[in-house]
Amino acid sequence: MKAIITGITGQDGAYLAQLLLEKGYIVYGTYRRTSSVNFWRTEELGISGHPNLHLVEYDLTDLGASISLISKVEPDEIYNLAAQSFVGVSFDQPSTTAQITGIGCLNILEAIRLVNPKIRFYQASTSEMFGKVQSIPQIEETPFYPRSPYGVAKLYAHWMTVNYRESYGMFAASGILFNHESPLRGREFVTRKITDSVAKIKLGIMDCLELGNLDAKRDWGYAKDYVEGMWRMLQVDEADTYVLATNRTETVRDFVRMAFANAGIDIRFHGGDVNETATDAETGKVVLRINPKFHRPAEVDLLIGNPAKAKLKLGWEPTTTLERLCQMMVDADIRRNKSGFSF
Ligand code: NDP
Ligand code: GDR
Repeated sequence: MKAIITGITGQDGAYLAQLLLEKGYIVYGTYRRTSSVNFWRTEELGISGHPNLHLVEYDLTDLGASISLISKVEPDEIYNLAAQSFVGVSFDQPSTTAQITGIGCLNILEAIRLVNPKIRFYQASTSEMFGKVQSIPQIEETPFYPRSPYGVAKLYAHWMTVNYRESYGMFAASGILFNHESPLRGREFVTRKITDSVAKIKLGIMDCLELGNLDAKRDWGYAKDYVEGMWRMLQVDEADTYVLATNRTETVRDFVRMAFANAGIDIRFHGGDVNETATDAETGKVVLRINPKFHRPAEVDLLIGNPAKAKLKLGWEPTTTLERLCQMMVDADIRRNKSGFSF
């Protein structure tokens, strides 16, 4: 089997490549041209240089490049993971986000239709499409109400995926994945920002962590579990839409407490809103304060997904608790910070 993964330099791209290589696939991982491309994730997983992993330069905003990539590789499966994936940045760069995250998906669907409509396609859709949630927990039928340019762009890509499935009979699956994290998560996302900062505070490299909204609730799972679900979505008889989630939600504040505890630091929260702080219970030092620059123009307050359909149809279930995930991330960041690692 041959698969293309767009976004091999990202968290999910690296884990999915590892999974497919273990299954004996030949993997074409795409990255975009920059002055210095960074493959630290595939290196950390020990798959850089694997004989069945081919790295291909590609930008998904280019339809011609999409047609040419698919014509050359002749894949059985394509996983579209590339995106401008940071919600916060999408408010500052809405057009770029629409081009990459929305139209990028259309370019691949159109290229598949033109080159070989039998190729199986996976679109990385997101719980951000539920935004201002219309029911709790969220399932495949919950109405969408995106709250950011990123959410809107992903919703466009999701409906295009469904539309190509229904219009052309293409095998186009959409995975509505809730937040999933790991030691390979980018440091701009809140969980990794927290675990990396906690590690630095523990080691005396940093004094205080600055965050935005501590009340936001998220359904956080482990990325390695979720890439397994992506693969399963392309192995069934018919393409469909599936929610992958853990059915548990916690606040950002809860995750902060958990991460400090995992590093052996007991903290106390004080005050509220923009004046909220947390101190080290032993030393009294302020280790967390609010910086309003991390607040978003519109927030997604609460996400919690029910993955019952994925369990029934794909036999998929999350295997990793939030406690275990947080411990894994804190341990990795303490180890990395000790050795001077900086990604
Ligand atoms: P990352 O941000 O870690 O990775 C995104 C990837 O997209 C990177 O490899 C990035 O390359 C690449 N990319 C960005 N712009 C372009 C472009 N113009 N052309 C080609 N490649 C590009 O995201 P994750 O791995 O966390 O997520 C994977 C996908 O799943 C994304 O589409 C995301 O929106 C979606 N998703 C993620 C969830 C999560 O919780 N992680 C939940 C639901 C959906 P570069 O390294 O050069 O920036
Ligand atoms: P999210 O993830 O927006 O859910 O999108 P992120 O980790 O960025 O934010 C989660 C929540 O934490 C709050 N928050 C902060 N967030 C960041 N990044 N930095 C901070 O300092 C901070 N303080 C508080 C946010 O306001 C938010 O409520 C992720 C991405 O991976 C998307 O690509 C994916 O589609 C969704 O998850 C599901």
